[in-house]
Amino acid sequence: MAPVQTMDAVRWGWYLPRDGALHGPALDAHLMLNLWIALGLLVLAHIVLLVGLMVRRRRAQMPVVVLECLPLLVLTVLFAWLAGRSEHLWAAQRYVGAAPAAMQVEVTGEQFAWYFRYPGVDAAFGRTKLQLVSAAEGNPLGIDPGDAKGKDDVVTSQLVLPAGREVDLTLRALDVIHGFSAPEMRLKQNAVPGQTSHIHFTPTVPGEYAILCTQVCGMGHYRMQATLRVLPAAEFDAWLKGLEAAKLANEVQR
Ligand SMILES: [Cu+2]
Repeated sequence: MAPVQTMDAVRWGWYLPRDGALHGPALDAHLMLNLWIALGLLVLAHIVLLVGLMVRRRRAQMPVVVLECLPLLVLTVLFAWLAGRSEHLWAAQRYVGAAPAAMQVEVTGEQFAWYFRYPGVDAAFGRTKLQLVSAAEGNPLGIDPGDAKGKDDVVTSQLVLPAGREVDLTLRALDVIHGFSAPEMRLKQNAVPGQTSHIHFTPTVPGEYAILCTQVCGMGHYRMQATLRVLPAAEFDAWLKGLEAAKLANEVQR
């Protein structure tokens, strides 16, 4: 379990949204490193220009390797190192799999809403069928009633997660490409029709955060938003158990 923080303990600057995920500080530090290097290069370029203007008469006598090859080599190595570092941070949420104990949640984008599915007490998602998709009939994801694994699946319009526990999100889309984005969790990943994508993270700070769509997915794109609620573990357990019990009671009545 990752340490749970309070909002008061979280520091954030004016330039970035507050940071509520375990991997966030490393990404923010990398961003700041990029900005400081860019600032350093800007200052250096001006110094080189100024010195070049002042000693321009002697410049032609300087070896080409000093004037052009050396800066090019230094910049190539620097940018390759930065690219490798950022790729490593990016892949940590995607290509490196989540821990086996991570909580599974499925996120589905549809014009113009997000749906979140929890696998229920059996910890397994039920089968879905596209022809069964019907938000009007209370089955926006097309969960197949013939699959026992889907009986206890819970679908919500709000993503609720426990603080301090790793979460593995499976992203799907029903129609067009949507962009799942939770800025305070430093998450952004496309949801693509016909594909499943994974992204995992650990929310650490209880609170309410925005979920946005970052792909222009149609006329209603601007209102494709949802809320992420991060709760202390005990509160989350009570919330999920309440939903699962209601779902199972509903199934028994049918
Ligand atoms: Cu969208």
